[in-house]
Amino acid sequence: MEMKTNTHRPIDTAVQDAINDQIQAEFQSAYIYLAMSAKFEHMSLNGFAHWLRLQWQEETAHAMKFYEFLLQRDGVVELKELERPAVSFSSPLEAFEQVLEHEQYITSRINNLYDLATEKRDYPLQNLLQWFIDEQVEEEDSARSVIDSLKLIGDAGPNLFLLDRELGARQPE
Ligand code: OFO
Repeated sequence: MEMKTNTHRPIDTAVQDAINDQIQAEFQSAYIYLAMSAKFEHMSLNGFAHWLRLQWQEETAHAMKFYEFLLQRDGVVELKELERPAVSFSSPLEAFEQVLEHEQYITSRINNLYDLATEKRDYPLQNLLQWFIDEQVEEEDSARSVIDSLKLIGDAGPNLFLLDRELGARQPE
């Protein structure tokens, strides 16, 4: 009797390319947040700097999740060039508005990747992306909550010092 097997097919090239692009996007996010962190250190807002440095670590971990996934699927990892991060802000509020905008851009990329995984019937990738979809809800929410606090307290003064202390207490995940 002939046995029917249902193994995973080799990874589709369009999916592989899209994952490699996403590895680049996650490392690029890490690079942007590290540059922002350095700028906050210069502004003597070490809590903001700490928060962004942890974000740099998280983004690196995101890139590595895609990297490991591609290798597990017997795909080819192709690391791409990173752009010089164009970090320019004149206040903490402006910086965190940029963080939120960047995360919204990453969310749209994850959604597009999910559409591709669905179109190509790549079930393992759909599964991995479920984690990223939830993560993006958190990422946008945490940027938004810093923006809300900054709007309440303003961009300077003793309350900014307190918020800086609060952000400085962020723990790695
Ligand atoms: Fe990787 O979530 Fe932010 O960019």
